Order: sequence, then C-alpha cells, then structure tokens
Amino acid sequence: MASVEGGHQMVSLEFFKCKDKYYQKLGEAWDHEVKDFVVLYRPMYHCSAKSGSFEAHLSATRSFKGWEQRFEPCTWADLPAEARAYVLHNPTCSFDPEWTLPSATIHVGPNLTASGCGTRSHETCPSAAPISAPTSTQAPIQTPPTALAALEEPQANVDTMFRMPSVGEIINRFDAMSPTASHRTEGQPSIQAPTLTPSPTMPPLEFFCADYCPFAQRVWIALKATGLPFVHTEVNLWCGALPTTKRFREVSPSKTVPTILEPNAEKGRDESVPLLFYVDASTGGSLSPADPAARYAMHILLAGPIPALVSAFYGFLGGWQRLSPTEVGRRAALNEALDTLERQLQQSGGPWLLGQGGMSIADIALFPFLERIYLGVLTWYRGYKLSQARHPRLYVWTAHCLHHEPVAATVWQVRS
Ligand SMILES: N[C@@H](CCC(=O)N[C@@H](CS)C(=O)NCC(=O)O)C(=O)O
Repeated sequence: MASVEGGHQMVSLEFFKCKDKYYQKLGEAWDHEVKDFVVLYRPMYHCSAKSGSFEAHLSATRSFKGWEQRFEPCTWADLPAEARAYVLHNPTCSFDPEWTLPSATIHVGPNLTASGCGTRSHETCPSAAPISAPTSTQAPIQTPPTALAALEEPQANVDTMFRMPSVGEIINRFDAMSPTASHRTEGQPSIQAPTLTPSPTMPPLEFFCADYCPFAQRVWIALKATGLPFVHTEVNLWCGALPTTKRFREVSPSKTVPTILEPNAEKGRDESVPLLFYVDASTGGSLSPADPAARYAMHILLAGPIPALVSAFYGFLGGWQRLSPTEVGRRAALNEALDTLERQLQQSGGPWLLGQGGMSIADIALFPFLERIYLGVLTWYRGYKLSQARHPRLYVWTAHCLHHEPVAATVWQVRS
C-alpha cells in the first residue's frame, strides 16, 4: 500500500506475468510523442536484443492497451527466485497532493481528458476540458443526463462504457441534490432537513479513532457530514503505556475504534454502524432518507451487501478459508460482492447508492472499503485491481464520494 515518506510517495511494487516471463511495473509516464500515458516497466530477467523486435534493455514503456492485453497481474509469492533477484525496491515518484490519484492514472476515455489528448488522467476528475469551451477538434462535452445515460447502457467498448464524471457534472449533481433544487423528481428519495442544527456551543463529544481503521473512518465521515462538535483523539491501540490508549481502554466497552464518548459519560459507544445512526439521530437525520422505500433499501444494504463486501474484502486480503478454500474462490467472492453493489448503483441511477437524494448511511458504511481497494491495498497484497470495465458505476461512485467534502476530509492524504 502506498505510504508517504520524506515528501515522496512510496509506490507499491507491482508484478506482472507475460508468456512465462515476469515484469515489474515501475509507474506510468506521459509520452509526448504518443500523446497519452504509457506504462513504464522493467523485465525481471536479463533481456538481450531480439532481432527485428527490440534492443537489449533494462526498462521499457508500452501503451496501456498493449499492457492490459498481454500482462497478467501476479504477486510477490508468484515470482520465482530468478525474477525476485531483479526487483527494484522502493521506486519513488514525486508526490503532488493536488492530484487525487498521484501515482496511477485512470482511464477516462478519448476526448474527456483535461488536455483533450490521450485516454487517461492523473486526476479523479480531469480538470480543464469540461470547463473550457470545446474546440473544433474536441468532441463536445456530454451534458450530465447524456453522460449518465451512457453508463446505463453497458457497451462492449470500455472506452465509452467507463468515464469519470467531470467537475462540471459533479457540480451539477450537487446542485441537483440541494434541498432548494426545483427540478427534484417526484418519488425520488429526498433527504430530510436537519431538525437539530448542531451549535458550536454544544459540548463536544470525544471521538477515538485510529487512522488506518475503515470502521472508524465511517464515523469520522458522519461527524464531518453532520457537523456534530467533536474532539478527535487518535489512539495507538497497541501501546498500552500511552495515556490516551489507557483512557481509551477504560471507556471503550470492547476496546475497539471507533468509540464515541459523550461529555461527562463514563462509558462510550463503539460499534460503527449503530454509531452512524446515533450521530445521524443526534443531528436531525440528514443521513437517512425520509422516503420509506429508500430507508428500507438502506437497511437492506446495511444488512446484506455491505457486510458481505466487508467480509469478502478481509477474507480475500487475509486468505480466509471460511470465505472460500481457494484464492480463486475468494477473488470471485469479492467480485460478486462488488457486482451486487454495482447493480444497486445501476438500479438507483446514482450518484449515491440510493440515488439522487444525497449521501446516506449506506454510502458512508461502504466508502472506507472502496477507498482502500481504490488505493491498491488488494493490489499490493493480492494483485487485485478494481476493474473499471466490470464495475464502472462503483468507480464513478468512489470518485463522487472523494469529491464530497465530509468524505474528502477523511481520506488517506489527510490520514497519513
Ligand atoms: N465491528 C466493529 C469493528 C471495529 C474494529 O474491528 N476496529 C479495529 C480497528 S480496524 C480495532 O479497534 N481493533 C482493536 C482490537 O481488536 O483489539 C465496528 O464496526 O465498529
């Protein structure tokens, strides 16, 4: 997994196999001649010249298309000893926090990048093209309904099937979600106006968090989204000698994060999903849809598909036999859990799990796990990548969440 050290981002080591030979992906680079991003990689063997094909080389570049067609991801465990001898440890790239996706690019489709060139971008939402007037050589920017309709009809061509929402679209979607929006469609789940506005004079509760914990991140997002005043206490769970850890252990019934401690209370509350409801109810219920059908759908997601994804995530990561006795089976279980959520987004029409009504408890409960998949935790340990082709709506949903302020306030760039 990526981590930040000394102003540089340590890029995860990624390995691939092609025709019984092994390769290490070093990064992704803009090619000024080709006018697109290319993959930078190195053979993990002594690579001599081949007549009519290539010179002897230590590293090479290849188009994403050629790369994805020929190279299969694999893990460190798959590498034979000869290949391991060629691994380049700790390749680094300079870290620019302005880029949402600093080390890897994403596929955004032709004519939808910021420059109008190429097919990929380092930004979750390509910044320039959707805002600047299209030139005669650029395809016109799709209006949001057309862009969303394109996602409704899966096509064989991944280029047209998947694309990230542009900044303009996201802003339009936020406008559409605003309680004052006049064009809200009847029957769509709407978000209740908060009946209790937290005031800065309310005594803050104490939120015990650990930066790596996805369950704690859920509650953190809810606190940010509702504006409930809180004091953030970062806990080192394993160092009992620290005063914060001691205090945390005294107040947390199961000694797990997240834990919320009300002012003057002796014991805290420490189960993340009930805590999401607790925070929501304390602030007027803006994270639960008022519409009974949407509320029912939210509870169904929280009872089945979201815990299933959490189990599949940890089961695949940890090689749990109870998820499936084989790696292939565990990978399939993860993909199936993601398929269920992809279908939910297809049914609701997005941008949120329950549709246009706004971020709900279901989105919050799911996001920390998708963020970790998106960041490459499973790529690092298991050679797994979220497939833009198989889960295009989940990809867009993750990007949409990343651009929502209460979520953005908790992401890894903030936590690191
Ligand atoms: N079911 C709990 C899980 C919380 C949890 O497992 N937190 C982990 C950190 S990610 C923890 O505190 N572990 C400490 C321990 O088990 O001793 C929830 O959803 O709140």
